[in-house]
Amino acid sequence: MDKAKLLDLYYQMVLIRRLEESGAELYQAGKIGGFMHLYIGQEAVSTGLIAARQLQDRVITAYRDHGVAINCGIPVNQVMAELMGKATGISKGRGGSMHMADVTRNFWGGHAIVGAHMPIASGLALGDKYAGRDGVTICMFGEGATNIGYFHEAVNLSKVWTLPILWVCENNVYGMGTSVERASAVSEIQQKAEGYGMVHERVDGMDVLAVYEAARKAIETVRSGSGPEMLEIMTYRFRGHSMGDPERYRKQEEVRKWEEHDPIGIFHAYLTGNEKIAVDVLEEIEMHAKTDVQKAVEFAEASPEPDLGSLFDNVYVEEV
Ligand SMILES: Cc1ncc(C[n+]2csc(CCOP(=O)(O)OP(=O)(O)O)c2C)c(N)n1
Ligand SMILES: [Mg+2]
Repeated sequence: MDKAKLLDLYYQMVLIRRLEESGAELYQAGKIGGFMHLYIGQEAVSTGLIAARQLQDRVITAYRDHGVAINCGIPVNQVMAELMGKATGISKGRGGSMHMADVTRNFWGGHAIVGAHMPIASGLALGDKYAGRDGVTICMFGEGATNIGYFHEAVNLSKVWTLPILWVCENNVYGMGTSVERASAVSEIQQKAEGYGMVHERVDGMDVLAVYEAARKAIETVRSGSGPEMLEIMTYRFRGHSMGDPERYRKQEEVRKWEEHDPIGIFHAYLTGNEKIAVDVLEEIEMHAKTDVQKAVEFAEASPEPDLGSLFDNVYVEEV
């Protein structure tokens, strides 16, 4: 990977972090409503993964989707405006935090119901295969979602039909308040891929380049037509499940321990050590991200609410 690309990945990770810190403040101030799930701690996962896709590759995820939206190239202004429910948001203020989507960038959302997007992923991949296109569908989901019927049905069919899908489990150790050990018969989620005869790999999700490498290889194998594969990416969410989580299910010492492996800190150390990039260069990128988020807040605050007359727009797709 050349230096410009490495620095762009660093920018994306810092941008997601600043965006979400700012989002948390705006939520406390009552400027963002509904449910909001932060990606803080997990930035290396979608950043590494999506850096490895080509533009014909579709991305679909659950409700922890702000970072994924940024990595798919949605401008931070439109992400922030969507969080605030403004007409200039990427989903025109209709979707909010959990339902960002932009089909023009091959980002298929943002889905609130646990596991429900997984059969949609199988359908997207079936469409590509049927039409003879060479896109790979990248479907991200939490470890909690693997205990849901949708997971098993969608994963099974993808293998039966040799669909071009990369299944990506983000194992962040917890569901809403239940640890993986308490909710899943096997806590090593990649073992579930065995039951469907699928190639699988466990990856360090705090290392953006490890995620990138694993994803690059897996995407290319899936593209070659050999059928679906699964990655289990080991990560951790530093904040509560959603806003206002009292976090009674884990100890703060555990959170502090994981925070010592902050994916941004790890990448910073790699860039300054292995790549000999000056700290000043990274500081400049950090300032840039901070300013971009400040401008996004101004943009979103100044944007109008959706017009009441447009309430029924974009509900159905016009037949073409
Ligand atoms: C079908 C369904 N059941 C329950 C919920 C409530 N719920 C929202 S998130 C969540 C936990 C999911 O955990 P995981 O898949 O590990 O994703 P994470 O939040 O860790 O990213 C639950 C139970 C839901 N949204 N949909
Ligand atoms: Mg989880």
